[in-house]
Amino acid sequence: RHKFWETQPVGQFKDLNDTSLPEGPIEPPTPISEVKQEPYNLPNLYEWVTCDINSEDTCAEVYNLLSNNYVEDDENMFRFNYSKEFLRWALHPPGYYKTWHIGVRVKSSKKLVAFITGIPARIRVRTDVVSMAEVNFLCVHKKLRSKRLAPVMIKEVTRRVHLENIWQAAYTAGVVLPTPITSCQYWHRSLNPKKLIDVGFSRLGPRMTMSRTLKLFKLPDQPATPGFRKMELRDVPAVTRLLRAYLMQFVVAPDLDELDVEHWVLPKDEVVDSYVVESPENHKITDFCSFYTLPSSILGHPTHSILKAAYSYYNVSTKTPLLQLMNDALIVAKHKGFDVFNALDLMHNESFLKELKFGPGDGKLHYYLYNYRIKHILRASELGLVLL
Ligand code: MYA
Ligand code: JJ1
Repeated sequence: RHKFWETQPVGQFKDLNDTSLPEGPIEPPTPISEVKQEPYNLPNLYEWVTCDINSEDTCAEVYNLLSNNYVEDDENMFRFNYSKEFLRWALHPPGYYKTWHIGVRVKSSKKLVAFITGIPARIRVRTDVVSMAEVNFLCVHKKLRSKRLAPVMIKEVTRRVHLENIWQAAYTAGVVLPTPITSCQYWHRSLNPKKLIDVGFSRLGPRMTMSRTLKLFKLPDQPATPGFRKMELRDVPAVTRLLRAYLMQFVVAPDLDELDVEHWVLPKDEVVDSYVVESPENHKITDFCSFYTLPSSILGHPTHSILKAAYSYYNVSTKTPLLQLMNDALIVAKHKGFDVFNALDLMHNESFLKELKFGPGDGKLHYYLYNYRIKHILRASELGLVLL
């Protein structure tokens, strides 16, 4: 069934009911001197390259590869269109390794035809904080599919991660592989229902007219929460404290310090938006919410080419009800011109999805760990990790 994945240190389907297997690393680390020193072999026409995303030209090549060949929905109507600025942000967190940004080129033409990346992260699993790689942006050009290039790319990123003495990884996929630690459902909140219906992202509900639909999804002009404002650099310590305390309750979550929060949460135009609630009385930060910008190309539509989507990221409420905080997030997202606000059913998101008129999508997102066994599959609400 899974000729490649059966050979890898990941939870296997046949072991799902075996409660005797311990939680934790599946294989022990080996001395770095025993890690293969040369890259894996590629088919002869291709060569490995390390991609410097800071180079405008390389970044444009990666952007073009992904915008034409990356993830689509099941009916091939939409394709993720990560921006160059987003890719730079996603690949340059504190402590990143440039050797983990891996491309494959055609030797003769130098055309970039495949890509995979890792970034370092500390991920807590129950009480165990583990150094991991987060692997993302695996992409093989459409014309080179089904040639078993993906397993070679995964082995090569694994090798380069091992060379940094890191032995575990976290990743997500829309497809089921051996074996998910949990599976999340995508939910969608219409902000611009007319466009969503025009492009086939959503449909007019039964017994609904366009004008009833517009009214149903209408939002106030301004956030309701006093003290709701854009996050600033000076908020990093308070946001880090809020986030660290909040993430403690989940079984799997990132272990973030102030440097991580500055990188991952501080607002960046057209990439990530974050808002705090500053108490008007004592100026303490009591809550915050955030979302990232990930547009999708609309494939083959005569008038619309881009769907502007916001994705719920990390949200913490200690005073403002989460429902109200997220309604304010919807209001500012609408104000910024997003067409839809997407969220997964992880963390505490289930508490607001239905009430705020999100509807379930047709996509799922499965979460995986490499070389780390979890004894029981988690509920989505036990997961505190959002990958981009
Ligand atoms: S998820 C996003 C993945 N990208 C896309 O979906 C974009 C569009 N699709 C493509 O570009 C290709 O279809 C890809 C596969 C490249 C996905 N994750 O080369 P093949 C297995 C893992 O003939 P292709 C993301 O970026 C498949 O089950 N494995 O297939 C996270 C089969 O193995 P097996 C996948 O279609 C990535 C084998 O590949 C995925 O030409 C995390 C077939 O290879 C997938 N999404 O190319 C990667 N899709 O026979 C793992 C298919 O066993 C990281 N396959 O079933 C693991 C941790 C590594 C670091 C460890 C450090 C310690
Ligand atoms: O966006 C997604 N689905 C949309 C569009 C469906 C188009 C036809 N297939 C969807 N729309 C319905 C919205 C509606 C709004 C009003 C309320 C009711 C609902 O369902 C899906 C997620 O649902 N997206 C995808 O399929 C994209 C791929 C997801 C897997 C991503 C893997 C990424 C891995 C990265 O590491």
